[in-house]
Amino acid sequence: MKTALVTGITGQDGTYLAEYLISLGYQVYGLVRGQNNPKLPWLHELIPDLRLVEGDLLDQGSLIAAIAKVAPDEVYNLGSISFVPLAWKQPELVASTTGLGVLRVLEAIRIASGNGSPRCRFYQASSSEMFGKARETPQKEDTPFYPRSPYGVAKAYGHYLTINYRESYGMHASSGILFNHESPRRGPEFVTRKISASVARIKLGQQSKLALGNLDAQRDWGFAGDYVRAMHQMLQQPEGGDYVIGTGEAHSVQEFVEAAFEQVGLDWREHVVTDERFIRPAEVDLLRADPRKAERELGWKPGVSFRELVAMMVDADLHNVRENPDALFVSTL
Ligand code: NAP
Ligand code: G4F
Repeated sequence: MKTALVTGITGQDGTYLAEYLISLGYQVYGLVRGQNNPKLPWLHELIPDLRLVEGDLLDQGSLIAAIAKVAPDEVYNLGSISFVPLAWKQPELVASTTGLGVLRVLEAIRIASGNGSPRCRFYQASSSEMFGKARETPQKEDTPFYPRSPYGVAKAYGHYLTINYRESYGMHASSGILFNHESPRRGPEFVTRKISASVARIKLGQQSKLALGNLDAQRDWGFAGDYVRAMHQMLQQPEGGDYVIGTGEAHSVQEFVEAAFEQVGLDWREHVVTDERFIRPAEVDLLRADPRKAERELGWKPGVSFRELVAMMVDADLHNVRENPDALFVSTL
């Protein structure tokens, strides 16, 4: 039986990945931080077979201890501060968590292996945000990076460090350059979930307006449950590598809005207002993946279309609001 350690276990991708690995027969440990992480009861209920180990990406010693305790065959580093606007407000925290956190995990793996080449395989959650002000469209593995936020810069650091540990220490280390992926488990601060939650509340009479920023930005949105399969597949290859994961289709925020309101039979123009607070200091205008390498080498393809994703998220939030009207928090970030 293989053992995996997943950082970012309480996040969207961490839960889907843990469920997937457990379904493949893995023993899965999730790294949790804090003395009383509020998401733990939810996590226990969602994935009863998950084991937990304490650790924080900001604390090297805790990562060394976690790796020593778990002795994983595979480490998936999904932990990060992942909300782009926060990166302008707390750039140093983002640099340390999202950037230096990668170094700390890699060092913990290297230290655990003594002087030899680490046996443990490593996955880094790289991001299409690294393409930023994209030099070409669609973006592929060798498209030059032009990050537009401190978050994108931190991800580029982690990306290059992963390549460097592969080349310096012979590590099986891979980066998935993942384009935006969403689900009913997406945090409410991200635009898709903000829209799906608001549409549900508007439909059920609990909210009247939805305030958004730039409606023209375009993203390549896929379903998170599909994307975690690619992460695992990367670590099963003979050698580590970098892979772009996306659908190959881009849609604007406005298209997402239109589809979401259509799903409940409402006209978005009657409810959506734009609000300067949600405009970013520097925007990423257009991200669209060229995922042909992943398809060719990993046999990976997305399974959920844009329309299916919108419907899945809106339907899930309608259910959430009906079941528990007070549980949804619509972010003001
Ligand atoms: P998410 O839902 O925001 O989850 C982030 C996770 O990081 C949470 O489990 C959080 O744990 C953990 N974390 C934050 N600070 C930490 C620290 N100091 N030590 C340990 N853990 C810490 O993110 P996601 O959407 O699942 O994304 C997973 C990864 O992929 C992230 O690295 C993200 O940057 C990257 N990515 C995401 C996308 C996307 O579209 N979703 C695309 C490309 C790349 P707490 O509960 O303790 O806060
Ligand atoms: O949903 P978003 O906040 O995601 P963003 O910035 O693309 O980042 C996500 O995807 C990255 C991969 O490319 C990940 F690395 C990252 O961790 C995260 O998961 O914003 C999407 C777009 C932006 O252009 C933003 O300006 O939506 C636009 N937008 C318009 N109004 C808004 C809003 N975004 C948010 N969060 N809230 C708004 O009200």
